[in-house]
Amino acid sequence: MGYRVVVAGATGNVGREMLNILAEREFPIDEIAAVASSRSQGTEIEFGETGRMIKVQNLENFDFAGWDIALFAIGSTATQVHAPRAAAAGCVVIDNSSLYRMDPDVPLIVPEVNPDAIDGYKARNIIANPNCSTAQMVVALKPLHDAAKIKRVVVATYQSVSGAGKEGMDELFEQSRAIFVGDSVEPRKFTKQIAFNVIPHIDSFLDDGSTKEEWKMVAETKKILDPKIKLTATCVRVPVFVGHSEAINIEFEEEISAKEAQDILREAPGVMLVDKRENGGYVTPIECVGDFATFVSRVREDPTVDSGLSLWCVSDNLRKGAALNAVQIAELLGRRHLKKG
Ligand code: 2RA
Repeated sequence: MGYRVVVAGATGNVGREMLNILAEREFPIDEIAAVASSRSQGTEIEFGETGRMIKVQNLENFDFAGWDIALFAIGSTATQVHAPRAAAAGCVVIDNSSLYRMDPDVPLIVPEVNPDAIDGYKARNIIANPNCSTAQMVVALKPLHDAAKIKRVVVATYQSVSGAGKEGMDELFEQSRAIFVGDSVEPRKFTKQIAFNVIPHIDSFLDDGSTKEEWKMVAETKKILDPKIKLTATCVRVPVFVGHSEAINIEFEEEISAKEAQDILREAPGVMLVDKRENGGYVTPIECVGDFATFVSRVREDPTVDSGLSLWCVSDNLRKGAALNAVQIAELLGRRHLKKG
């Protein structure tokens, strides 16, 4: 016996990956519904690579009663309307938007990091999925925090255009083509040319000069991992289609060597250590596409502090940063609270 599962936003970048990953991981499903805005109603979408086609239904009038789990990958505005409606109908919402992440009554879950926090989901019948750049980082930080207690993190991100949706991917493709054929380049989704460039700005600016993307990394890390960790981030958009990279510098309370960290990371859940200290002995974003792991490379000691490490962390932002983490939450929910069969 399996679950009745809804994917809301099924035609977007993340929604499609949710369908792919549910199929790839053979999530026990009795019935699957793909829902999206009225524009997509009636179109057909494949359930992973199963060959099974699902007709897209209209989210506006979709009845969530009788459905067990809904994976939401729609913007915050639509989530605000439909998540409470689904939750009130008895369907547990796993939400990828930022709307509920900091709500004290909504658990914010990365299953490798804070699985026990899921038990709080009953307060609202909603579970939040973190921002992509936070998810992969905390998977790498958690085992190191357990070993030597993290005091402070300084992170710079190199975030792919797929984090800005299909429009972001189209813009990188079109600008690259335009530059090759000598056409003019007009930024639309991004604030400046993204092809052959980098942009130190993701999401809106805050009063202190940081951006909301940077604030999310600070606030979400505290909620998921440890409120005592100090963190400062610079989030940058780079001309990569899929795969977010992060250069992370960590200061610890206790001693930890690079060798000890490598040994810990090699065994850590969700982490794949690729750290050969030779040409090409590290992972780049293009190599992580379609993978489940958070890759860690370039682990080395930082001699400027008493106990510090620097490392490189790469993951598929549409997977661990969004759809995979949501499906892992659904698996955890199934194991702990919604047992079937
Ligand atoms: C981005 N963090 O990369 C966003 C996606 N969730 O823009």
